[in-house]
Amino acid sequence: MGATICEKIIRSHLVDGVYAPGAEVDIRIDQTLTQDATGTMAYLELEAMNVDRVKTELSVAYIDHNTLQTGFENADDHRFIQSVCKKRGVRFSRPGNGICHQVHLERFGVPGKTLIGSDSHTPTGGGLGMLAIGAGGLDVAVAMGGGAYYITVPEVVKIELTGRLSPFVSAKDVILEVLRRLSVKGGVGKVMEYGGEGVKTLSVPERATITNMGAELGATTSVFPSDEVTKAFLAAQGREEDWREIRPDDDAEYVQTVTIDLSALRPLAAMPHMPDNVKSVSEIGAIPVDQVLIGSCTNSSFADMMKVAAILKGKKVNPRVSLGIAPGSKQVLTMLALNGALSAMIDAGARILESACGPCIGMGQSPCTNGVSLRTFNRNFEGRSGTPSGKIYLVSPETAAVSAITGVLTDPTGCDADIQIAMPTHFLVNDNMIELPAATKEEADAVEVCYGPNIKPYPATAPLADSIAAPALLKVGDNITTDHIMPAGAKILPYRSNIPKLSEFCFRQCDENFAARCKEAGSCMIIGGENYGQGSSREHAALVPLYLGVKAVIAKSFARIHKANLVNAGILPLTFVNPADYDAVSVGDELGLPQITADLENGGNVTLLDKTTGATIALNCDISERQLAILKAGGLLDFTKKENSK
Ligand code: MIC
Ligand code: SF4
Repeated sequence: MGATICEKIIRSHLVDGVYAPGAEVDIRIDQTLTQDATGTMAYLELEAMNVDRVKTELSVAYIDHNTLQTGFENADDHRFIQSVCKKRGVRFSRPGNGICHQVHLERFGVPGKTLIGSDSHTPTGGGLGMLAIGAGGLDVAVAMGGGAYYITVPEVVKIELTGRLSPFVSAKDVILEVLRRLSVKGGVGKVMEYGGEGVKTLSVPERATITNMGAELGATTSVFPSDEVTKAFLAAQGREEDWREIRPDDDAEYVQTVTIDLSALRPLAAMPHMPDNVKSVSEIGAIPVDQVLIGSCTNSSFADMMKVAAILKGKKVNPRVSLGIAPGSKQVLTMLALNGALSAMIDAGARILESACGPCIGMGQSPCTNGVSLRTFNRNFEGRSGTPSGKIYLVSPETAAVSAITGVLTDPTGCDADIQIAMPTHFLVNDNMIELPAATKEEADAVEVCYGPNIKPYPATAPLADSIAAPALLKVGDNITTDHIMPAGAKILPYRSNIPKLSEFCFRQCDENFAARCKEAGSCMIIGGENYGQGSSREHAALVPLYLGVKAVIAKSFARIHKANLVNAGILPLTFVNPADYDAVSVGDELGLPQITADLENGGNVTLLDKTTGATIALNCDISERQLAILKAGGLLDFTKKENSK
């Protein structure tokens, strides 16, 4: 049987383990990326591991999330990251240089390489034929230190693309269609591999839009072949030497094939409040729109922006709409400024925003009360925009731009603008916002790491106890996101390096008093439904519960990155053997795991005692031996420190 792209890349990076779906293997990591909202913690962890110089081929730290700087906190964190990078061998992409995934695609991604990033949209690199995976900050820090990355060998799904997109239907509509069919849990444990004749018709940035939002499927990652189109893109970035062909064997086998006829697709939108709540734009109808935002790591490439400029040229933004546009990188913004596209946007009435995540992570531009906001972003979780009653629709740049003019949600296919944008043969390359690390040991030794007053220590950890007794303090439903567990936004993000302060906001949307009740109880457990912890890779959604004394999360099922983050933080991820038992546990019940260590050592069948009802409930802890050792050590940081000192 022939190999898939995923199998080829994993096999060529295998450090240990056997390639068999479901088995844990460790793979060598060639590249890492971090962003600032998860990066401060990741570099604190790297510092705690005493790594002199990173051991990857390339590591880059991006500043793109916390750029609002409403106080000293973010600027201090940026200095901290900058100083660690200089000292430890990491390239530093300064604020203003752009969104991590867009810049990494332009300047650093290499087909066939492995990349892990402390951001769930790291799979953007799959558009270039990389195996690019989102991970917790601690996993990224370990990889920077030269440690392997452990993954469960995924099942590989083929998405067969046929035909060609019609004008005004775009790559965003492709991934929205995949989400419509497979749902936000459809990709868990899987890699989505794109193939078929339709692939040739898509540019690298279009492929990257699709792999980027593949994160919303819960997939480990998504990947395209690396072909002549990839070669032309890299050549236009002045990096042709980075190209190599990557494609599956002709007889590669997949667990499932999903066929999408690109010619048959229509403009789609994900309705509030989930990325898989997808309908066609025409079916939803002409709802009045208050705000339109164009940008984010999903849709802010040069071609996306050029299409938007072509639609806006000579037109006026509807008076009821506030239109914000954030080009994805300095490269894109400069090219738009030089070719006049930027003035077409400004002239039409757009508000030009910094090349950063901005409103996508609730950093400004919250819509009005009950406001309808069309966004080219990838997540529309309730409250993420900063306005609890906001109604966020995820759409393509074409749908967004046309609707900004009409003032109502509009299918763009009737628009007469000329949006045939040719891929540039040369992008404007200027890496002057990427700072190189110290070149010599003397230079590195001279760098002092700058700690601001907002940087607080890693929460206290403890080795796994033989038995645990604690109340169930919270019970939540299905598809709980890490935005529920640890919200972001302008008011909260400044505290990403201050876990005690951050803890005040934990689960606030579900229960305002959760943090206070945890502190009072000392220790507790959380009960969750299906797909608990989907969305962002933020390890804060595990570190804050650790700080608050959460000993275990008992759920129907977990999202991949969050489950790994729980283990890394030393918190037990347990699942109900019989999902109906979820109904048997109530908030306030006194729970016990009377022989937890023994249960885990004997294969992971765990007994839960509900002392309040007297019921005994069967649980499962599906973790590897290495993860058990991590839990016993009190989390990955303690485990790694111990290993390093051997
Ligand atoms: C997001 O889109 O939710 C983020 C902000 O980029 C996160 C990372 C974070 O929480 O810092 C992600 O996707 O991993
Ligand atoms: Fe930034 Fe939004 Fe992309 Fe996350 S999804 S990396 S917040 S642009």
